[in-house]
This record gives sequence, C-alpha cells and structure tokens, in this order.
Amino acid sequence: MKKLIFPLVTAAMVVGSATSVFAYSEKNLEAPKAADVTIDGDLSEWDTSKSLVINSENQIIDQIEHWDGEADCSMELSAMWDEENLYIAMKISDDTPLVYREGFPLDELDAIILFLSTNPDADPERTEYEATDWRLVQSADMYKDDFDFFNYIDRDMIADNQGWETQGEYGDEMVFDDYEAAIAQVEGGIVWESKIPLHNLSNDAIQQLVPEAGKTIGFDFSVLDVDLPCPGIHSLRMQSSANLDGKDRTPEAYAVDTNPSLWGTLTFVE
Ligand SMILES: [Ca+2]
Ligand SMILES: [Ca+2]
Ligand SMILES: [Ca+2]
Repeated sequence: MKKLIFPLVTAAMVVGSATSVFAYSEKNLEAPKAADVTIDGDLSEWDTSKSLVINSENQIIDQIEHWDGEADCSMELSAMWDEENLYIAMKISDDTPLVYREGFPLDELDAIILFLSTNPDADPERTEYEATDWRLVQSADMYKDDFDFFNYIDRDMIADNQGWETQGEYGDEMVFDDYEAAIAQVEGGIVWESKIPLHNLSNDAIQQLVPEAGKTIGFDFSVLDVDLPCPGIHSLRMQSSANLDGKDRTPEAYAVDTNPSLWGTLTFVE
C-alpha cells in the first residue's frame, strides 16, 4: 500500500496548483480599525495609504471602447471597520459624475458595485455565490447641493439565498437601514464617504459578520461610468481584481457577478 502514497500526493499537488488560479485574486485591501469617523465627505481622518485603485485598461471588463483614460473613469477605495460597521471611502474621477436617471437600473448608470462575503470561512475556490456573498450596487443622485443615495442588492445568482431576496432592482430605493453617506464635489470628480451597518447583511438564517483584526473576507469592487444615459446603453465597467489583455471584454468573460473566486480580499487590521 505504501507505494501508492507518493502518486496520490503528487496527484493532489497537481490538482491543487491547477485550481489555485480560481481562488480569490491577489488584490488585498487592508482595512484599519475606525476611530472617530465622521461621514461628511472629508477624508482627513482616513489613512488612505492602503487604498486600492482602478485606473488601468487591464481592469476594464465591459465597454472598453468607451474609456478615455483616468479622467474619464477611475477610482481609489479605502475601507475601515468597527464591530458593527464597514466604512467605505471612494475618490472617483469622472468627467461627468453622478449621472442618474429615475427608473433606470442602477447598473446602467454611474454607480459603484461592492462585492463581499460575510463569511470569513467561505471557500476561496467557490465558483458560485452563497447566501453570505453580496453584490451591492450603490448610486447617488445630485439635486442642487443635496444628494440622494440609492442601492440595489442582487441575490438572483444565489441558488439558496436563505430568505434574503433581491431588493432595489427598480432603482430609487435605499435598501439599507441606517446607511450613512456624504459626497463632496472635487475637481475632476467626487469624494464619497459612507458607513454600511453590517446588520443589513444578515437575517435569522444569515449570521452577521463581526469584523476582527486578522480576519480576511472575499471582497472586490467595480466602477460603472456612463456620460450620456440612453436606454440600452451599458456603462463602461472597470473591476479592481481584473487584469485582462486584449480588446474583447465582456462581463461574461470576467464573471465576478456570478463567480466569487475571481474577487480579491479584504483584511481587517488594527
Ligand atoms: Ca470624514
Ligand atoms: Ca466619464
Ligand atoms: Ca459618468
């Protein structure tokens, strides 16, 4: 019997290395513990040195022909945490920011999509969403100097969503309770500071994520840009974890909306 051990070990190693390319991308965001965050659009209390950026052609996953460079669409994202909340700060460069139209699906407008798992023990190699995998489309509308915030939580790709159903898909809705956000207009774009209470991503069957220094979760984000909304026009879409070559880009070819193993990660640190 002993002779069999070596071939088996070798076979396991080969399988392991062959599948490892499907386990979360190397993009890791470190999120420091939050202290005295004020949601006001001013990031002076943030340590943004650990941010991740979307600013290269390699990160475009849809409508590559509509990207005119970093001033047209790019972003930088930072995160912080406490036991109850995830804080997200974004600097978004867009020549025509905050394009919003009532009644349009949020992911055909200017929007951000956050992807995260609320299960730190989830298998990084899973290729299908589980009930603890979340796709959060965030959008905002400017009216005079005021901002309205909207979101859409897409659960349609989850076989067993544990009773947390898709919400906000028709737009003009803020699905989360106690969501806080502020936008500041800056030259070339906007700064968007926000607080997402984690109880929103739970129910009787889905345990609430409690961040803790040292824990890592699946995480990713994308930026959508449209500069003139018309029915049927899809936004340019860029994804933090993507690193693609060639000009033929479709969301189906980089399927972060259905395959969490393509995501990067987020690590909670002190
Ligand atoms: Ca602030
Ligand atoms: Ca733009
Ligand atoms: Ca835009």
